[in-house]
Amino acid sequence: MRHGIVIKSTGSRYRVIDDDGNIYACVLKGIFRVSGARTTNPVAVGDNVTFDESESLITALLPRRNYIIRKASNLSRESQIIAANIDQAFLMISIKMPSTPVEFIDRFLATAEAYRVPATIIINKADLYGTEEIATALKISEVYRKIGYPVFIISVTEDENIDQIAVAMKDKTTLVSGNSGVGKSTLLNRLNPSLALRTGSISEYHEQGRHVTTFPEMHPLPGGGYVIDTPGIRGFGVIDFDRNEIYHFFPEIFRMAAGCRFYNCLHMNEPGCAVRDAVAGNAIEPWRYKSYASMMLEDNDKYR
Ligand SMILES: Nc1nc2c(ncn2[C@@H]2O[C@H](COP(=O)(O)OP(=O)(O)O)[C@@H](O)[C@H]2O)c(=O)[nH]1
Ligand SMILES: [Mg+2]
Ligand SMILES: [Zn+2]
Repeated sequence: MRHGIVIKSTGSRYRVIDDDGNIYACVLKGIFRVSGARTTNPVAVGDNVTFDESESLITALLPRRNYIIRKASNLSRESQIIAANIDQAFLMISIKMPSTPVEFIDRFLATAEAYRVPATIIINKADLYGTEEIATALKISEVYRKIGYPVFIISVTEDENIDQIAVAMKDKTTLVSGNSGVGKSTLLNRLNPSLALRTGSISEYHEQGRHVTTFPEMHPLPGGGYVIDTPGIRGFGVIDFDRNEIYHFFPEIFRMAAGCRFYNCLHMNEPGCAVRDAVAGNAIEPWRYKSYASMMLEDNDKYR
């Protein structure tokens, strides 16, 4: 029996990398299908497993540190495990071509908080920015750094600050997420040229629109560590948030909430709300509060 890490999972077929970097195609021992009835894939990318090389069988799933799931739809009982044993999540965004809405950032960060996965923001395509876009990038970077999130401003095609990303990813398992077209595949190819991932294609966009099942893939980095690419998965995970807890996942709102008059204040309409006072006084960024309020009011399905 050997130890390995699952680098690709399609629900029935798996690819496993062993401790020496050799890759094997495997299937699951029958017993898994019974025990994991509610997930489309009982074993996911990032899972530590034991496998039988001669029979191409995954024989056991080792305990997980964490995992991220998504439901196929709100009505569906089946969920897909996107990835397991993640050290950090990087959200790649752009100010133009395409521009990423801040609400998308905030929803991603709240999900990362809920999973207790440290999150980092990467603002890509800096080479395309004029004065206005640079100002926006700097503002975004200031707001999120102040809350506690690392922010990098980079250009993959101009090779600006890529070395910093490589350092931040070294020896870690990093989930890379972001809306289609921001440059995720281009970055991964730059970090590991042997990947040769397809870039600039519109197929990913169509996949998102049609909600077809796509499969995340984990790629080794030359300097140590792994990146997990999640094509076609909007945001990541998406939890059915408990409305009473959403503010726990906005760190600066949570800190301010200690000053609210009511212990169960949800910071929407309650009198004596320290959070809304802080928004009015710009101690909390108004767009962050707006994202919070919209998550309180909106249907989770929109970002699935
Ligand atoms: N100008 C510019 N274009 C970029 C940069 N990074 C990626 N692109 C381009 O953006 C397009 C989408 O990139 P891709 O990696 O496929 O995005 P993905 O959908 O996030 O994987 C491609 O045409 C890339 O060449 C960048 O830093 N600057
Ligand atoms: Mg891509
Ligand atoms: Zn309040």
